[in-house]
Amino acid sequence: MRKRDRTPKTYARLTHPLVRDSLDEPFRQASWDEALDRTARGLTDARGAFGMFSCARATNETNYVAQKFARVVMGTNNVDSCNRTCHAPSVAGLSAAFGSGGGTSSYEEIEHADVIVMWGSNARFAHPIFFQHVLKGIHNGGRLYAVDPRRTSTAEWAESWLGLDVGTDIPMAHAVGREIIHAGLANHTFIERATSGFEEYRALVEPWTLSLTEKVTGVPAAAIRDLAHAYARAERAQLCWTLGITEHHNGTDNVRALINLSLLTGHVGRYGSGLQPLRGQNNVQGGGDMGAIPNRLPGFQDILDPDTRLKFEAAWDTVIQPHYGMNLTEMFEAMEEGGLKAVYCIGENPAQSEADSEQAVRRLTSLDFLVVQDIFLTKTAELAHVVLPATAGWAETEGTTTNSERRVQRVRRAVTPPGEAREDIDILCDLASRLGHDWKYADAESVWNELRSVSPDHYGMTYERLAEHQGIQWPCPSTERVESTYLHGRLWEKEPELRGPRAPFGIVRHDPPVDLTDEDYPIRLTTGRRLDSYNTGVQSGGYASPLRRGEFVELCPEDAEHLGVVVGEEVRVSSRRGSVTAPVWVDTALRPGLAFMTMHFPDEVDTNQLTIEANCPIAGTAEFKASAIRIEKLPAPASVPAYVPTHVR
Ligand SMILES: Nc1nc2c(c(=O)[nH]1)N[C@H]1C(S)=C(S)[C@@H](COP(=O)(O)OP(=O)(O)OC[C@H]3O[C@@H](n4cnc5c(=O)[nH]c(N)nc54)[C@H](O)[C@@H]3O)O[C@H]1N2
Ligand SMILES: Nc1nc2c(c(=O)[nH]1)N[C@H]1C(S)=C(S)[C@@H](COP(=O)(O)OP(=O)(O)OC[C@H]3O[C@@H](n4cnc5c(=O)[nH]c(N)nc54)[C@H](O)[C@@H]3O)O[C@H]1N2
Ligand SMILES: [Mo]
Repeated sequence: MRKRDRTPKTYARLTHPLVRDSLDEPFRQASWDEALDRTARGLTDARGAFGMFSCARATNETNYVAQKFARVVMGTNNVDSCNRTCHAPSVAGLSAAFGSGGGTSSYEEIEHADVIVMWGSNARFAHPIFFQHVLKGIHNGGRLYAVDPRRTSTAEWAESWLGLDVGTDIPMAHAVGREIIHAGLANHTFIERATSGFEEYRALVEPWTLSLTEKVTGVPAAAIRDLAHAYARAERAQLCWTLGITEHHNGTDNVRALINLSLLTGHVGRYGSGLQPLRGQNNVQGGGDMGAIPNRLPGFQDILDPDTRLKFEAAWDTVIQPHYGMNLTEMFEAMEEGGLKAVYCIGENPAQSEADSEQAVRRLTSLDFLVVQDIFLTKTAELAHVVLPATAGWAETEGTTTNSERRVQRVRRAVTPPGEAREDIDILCDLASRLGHDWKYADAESVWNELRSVSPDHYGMTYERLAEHQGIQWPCPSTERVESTYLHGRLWEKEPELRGPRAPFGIVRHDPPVDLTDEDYPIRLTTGRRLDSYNTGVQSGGYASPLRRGEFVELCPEDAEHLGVVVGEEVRVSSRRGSVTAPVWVDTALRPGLAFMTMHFPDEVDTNQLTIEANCPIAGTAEFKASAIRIEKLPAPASVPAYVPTHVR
């Protein structure tokens, strides 16, 4: 049997700036002055064709300064982050329904819910802290439902697992909605008072009978019916989702289909009932709130609104472009077409995290100038002209971050940064001053106070109060009070003027994955996470431990038998975009025709060579969750014992 080199790749912590004149040359260590001068020149040359990738792990203060750098110094709204590969459809879907993109509930509420639905979310692995609240909820009598093609660790805790086929969430949601309507369980008082478009929705879901949906999703009709009745009858119900819903070419439609269920039953805007898109990176919620997205200014304020622009123009003494910038996906496309010539990449590793990574690398290397500011020498940094060593947002920096229940919390410097590493904000301000903008921030708190002065939702959160309350959730417009823990209570007001705009049902239709399975590519590959590793592995990949499994292509026992492969055997995995080799893992969590791989070990197995860049037209998120693949046995092995890893699913 073939063996693979399993020496874990260790990323070097960056301690000094690195520069080079062209990509053919090796890096050389440089002084901060030289590196920043070189960066300032590179950015000046690319004015008008510049993009900023901002870091969803760094603090709010860093993200605020990064987007201000893009807008004020470079005069563009081209600023975005990994939210685009992740939860952008949740933000788009929630904004369309309720006018703001945040999750509606607090973690605590999950402990008091009668029904908890985890839809396309493996929180046991990916949100272990949140999952503690789920476990308390179960302990308190809450019933957990898991809707996931794999029988995940999360599903193992559930009363019912609905193992649907990848990409059939809209039929499933519509069937649940139809069943609720037919069983007379819809909340018509709420529907009439707070929503719009119900009749159209009723007609939309009518064809999705339980028996048709069983055929399309593979889930027994009785299980769908049970979920519908439990959700609608619950006094308090939480609907949680993550990437199983969003990372599809129609991710925003998927999100709308789930939101519809809350509108149908009134499970939103009340204590204990709500919608929770559990965000990915520790500060991806905050990055967006700080304006590090192409369509919003800090405080989630719309760039297209003239009064908002005027306010920021006065505060920043600048002119804000009156249109949306390019999102991450559009920036990558623009690299190819020459519309983007320089990128300032802060704490993102797109060379390995973008779908169809070969294409992503080709695009990044076509830039005139790439500067990467990170804490490690990543694969993306290896493609840069200048690399700037930053401090880690969570342990070496003062500031704040915002979690998925919209709670802003303080982070503090506990560790001295290595070598000449500098804080992200310092680096940005030093560069801004080289480009003619003198921002005098004494410290992170002065950045925060500037943000407070322009964002009403954050105004009431002084550093002092954040410490006093152990974090505060937005909206927090007053320094006197802390607001309700959940959003959209207005929808329940009796007076129309207090109730505000109605929440529209989303009229969305089933649209199967773009990458179709056929004779040549008969297996559906979905990709995701494991408990023991983090994203592209930069921050978690380098450890050598018996627990470290490395990459596998996971199959169900029937498929492994059919292919004649055993655990540990190296096989070729090919999609219409690329081909990799990986060892096999056999797992009963999978179903026939479904394979699973992670994104955690791209230096061993570059899973994203297989994935497809089929993007949601509304949110720009790629269909990481659905590729078509073929698995081939490699030529007969010499007799080497199979590598049998510790089993951690
Ligand atoms: N340990 C660990 N924790 C992490 C991370 C990490 O890398 N490691 N990353 C963080 C980040 S950035 C994020 S965004 C979150 C992501 O957190 P999750 O979204 O929970 O993680 P994933 O494993 O990517 O995907 C979730 C589930 O979607 C299912 N799925 C696939 N296709 C479909 C489908 O068509 N329909 C449905 N209903 N489900 C489907 C998969 O089987 C998988 O179990 O995790 C965060 N937390
Ligand atoms: N196949 C597949 N691909 C996927 C996904 C999937 O489910 N399947 N999921 C997608 C998702 S949800 C996401 S979020 C992306 C993640 O994609 P990325 O964000 O590109 O990947 P990470 O590995 O999280 O990279 C984070 C980088 O930030 C650096 N960093 C950490 N803290 C700081 C700091 O304070 N300052 C600075 N300057 N740098 C810092 C780290 O060293 C690391 O290099 O991947 C996407 N790609
Ligand atoms: Mo993410």
